[in-house]
Amino acid sequence: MHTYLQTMRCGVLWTLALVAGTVQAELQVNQVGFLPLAAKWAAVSVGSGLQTNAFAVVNAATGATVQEGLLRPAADWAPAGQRIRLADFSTLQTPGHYRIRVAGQLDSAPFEVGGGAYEALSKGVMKAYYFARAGMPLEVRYAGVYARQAGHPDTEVRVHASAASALRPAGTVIASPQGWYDAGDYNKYIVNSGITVGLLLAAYEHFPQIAGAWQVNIPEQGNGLPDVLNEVAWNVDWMLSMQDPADGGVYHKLTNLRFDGEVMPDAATEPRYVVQKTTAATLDFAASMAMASRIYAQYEAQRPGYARQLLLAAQRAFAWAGAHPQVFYVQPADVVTGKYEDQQLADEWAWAATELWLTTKAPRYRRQLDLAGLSSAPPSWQDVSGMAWMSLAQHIAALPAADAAQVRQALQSNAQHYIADWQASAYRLALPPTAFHWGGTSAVLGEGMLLVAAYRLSGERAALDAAQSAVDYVLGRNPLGQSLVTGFGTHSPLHPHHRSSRADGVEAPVPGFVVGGPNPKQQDKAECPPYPSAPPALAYVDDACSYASNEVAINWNAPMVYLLAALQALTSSAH
Ligand code: G3I
Ligand code: 9MR
Repeated sequence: MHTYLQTMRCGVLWTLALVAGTVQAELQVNQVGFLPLAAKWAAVSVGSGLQTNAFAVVNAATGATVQEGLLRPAADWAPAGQRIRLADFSTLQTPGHYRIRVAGQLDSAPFEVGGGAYEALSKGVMKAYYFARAGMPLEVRYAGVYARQAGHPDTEVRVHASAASALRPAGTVIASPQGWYDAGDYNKYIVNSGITVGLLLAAYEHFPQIAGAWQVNIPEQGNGLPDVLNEVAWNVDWMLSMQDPADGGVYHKLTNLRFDGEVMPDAATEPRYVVQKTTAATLDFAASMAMASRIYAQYEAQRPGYARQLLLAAQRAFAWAGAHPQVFYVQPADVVTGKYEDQQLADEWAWAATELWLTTKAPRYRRQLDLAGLSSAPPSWQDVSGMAWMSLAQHIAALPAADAAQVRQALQSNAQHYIADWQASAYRLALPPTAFHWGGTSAVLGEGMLLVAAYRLSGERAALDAAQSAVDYVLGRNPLGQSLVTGFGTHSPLHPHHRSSRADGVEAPVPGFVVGGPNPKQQDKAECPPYPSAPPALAYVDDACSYASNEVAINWNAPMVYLLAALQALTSSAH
């Protein structure tokens, strides 16, 4: 509602700028805001008849000029086929609400500068996990207008033929309740849960003073655990039930045979199955449970025995994977839900060995950790190498000298490439090759997380500034001129591919969800009209049909949670 009203207030001018439902603003800026000491950039497209070299920062309410500056020279930005000029207003530090003004252009959307600029957003992207909870009703006092009935209790789930074992033949009924819905769909997938849990736990482990302080109004609040750990436990408890007690292997997913309709969770009553045990799921489980064990150990009094239970689960999973190193996911003929299939498991091995080593300090795990040749791509469900690098960097002081040197070298040389890209980019955006693939927002943010890891080791300011730019991109400094987080920013997604947003009867979408973002492959062609624009950075449509550009997903939110914690913890030295 908030977003909708703001859009309306901008009135006629914005209406003119609407092209088939996509806002094509000419002056783009992070529409939420900046911490006072952050780097601050806006972008203006030259193609729109720009005839001035000057820009101004104006008070958002009064229009009074508070600062003036010169636009940087024009440069080409291939992903949108545009020529861009940049405004650097990093020296603006006085708290307030502002817009960027360039003669002859629409003013930018308003944004805040202030120490609290990310407070509501941080809590919002964290609260999204509560809204994604399976198996519990969302009560009005926690969920407001997004209150809903419980759905998918998963107390009676069948073992699919692909997952049958001697003690659990096909059709055996097991209980596997709780957890988060993966995305726009109502299914639960271990591979994607593993990286998501890992990133949320990392936000807390790396920046406890920020992430540990978020109070997001969830039922467990006040029980002695930080809310972030309460929320993560909701999913971790589900994950534990996905481990076959007989052998330690972990089911790949818990899903329907086919996707639910566009209905609320309580109206979705298709039978549910656990499907096939796989090496990838079992390793992601081992990694995230080992990490959880280390972190929940600080809360032994509140969750007695939990840390030990998690560690045993992780160790049993790792042992299963050792005995079954190449069991890849094969979608059974009668199942059509998400695959999360992956045949390159070096990264999953590395992440699991890393977390087990850091948690137990047992040399046998170090011996199974092969750092040489490990990718340094942004963390994704498919490539979790970056999860290992991030955890190793966090614990660098405890590593043997040679390992510490290798971690430092990998992260810093990686960051040098990103920083060079960022400086050379007409848009001041360091974009990974996967930026405009399905879920690309999470890849951009993922690169931001690796920049943060490098910054924490080197103190090189450009690394932090480039990470800020990743957040700026998702919050509106992009050629779509829109925030890619529901409910935040003047122009944000109003029609995400998200079943409960669609079916709940509330006009505004459930807030706090990062959408997948521009994706020229348009794998949803069969269900959607062609997107309004073809260039990669513009290949997006704010339409609920668009699962390839406008779906939400737990693994896309988590890097945003992490980066917002990081920026708030780290943006303190003068620019
Ligand atoms: O692995 C190849 C890579 O080798 C190649 O270079 C690249 C070039 O396009 O493609 C890579 O594969 C992509 C793959 O994701 C890995 O990133 C596919 O093109 C792409 O179609 C695939 O998209 C995945 C999508 O499911 C379809 O499988 C998304 O990453 C993944 O986030 C998404 O996940 C879905 C779940 O299945 C169901 N629940 C919703 C969720 C979000 O949309
Ligand atoms: O809703 C589904 C989404 O979560 C997936 O990412 C996507 C691709 O697997 O599939 C969506 O479901 C669609 C299905 O694939 C085809 N029929 C329409 C469904 C969307 O309403």
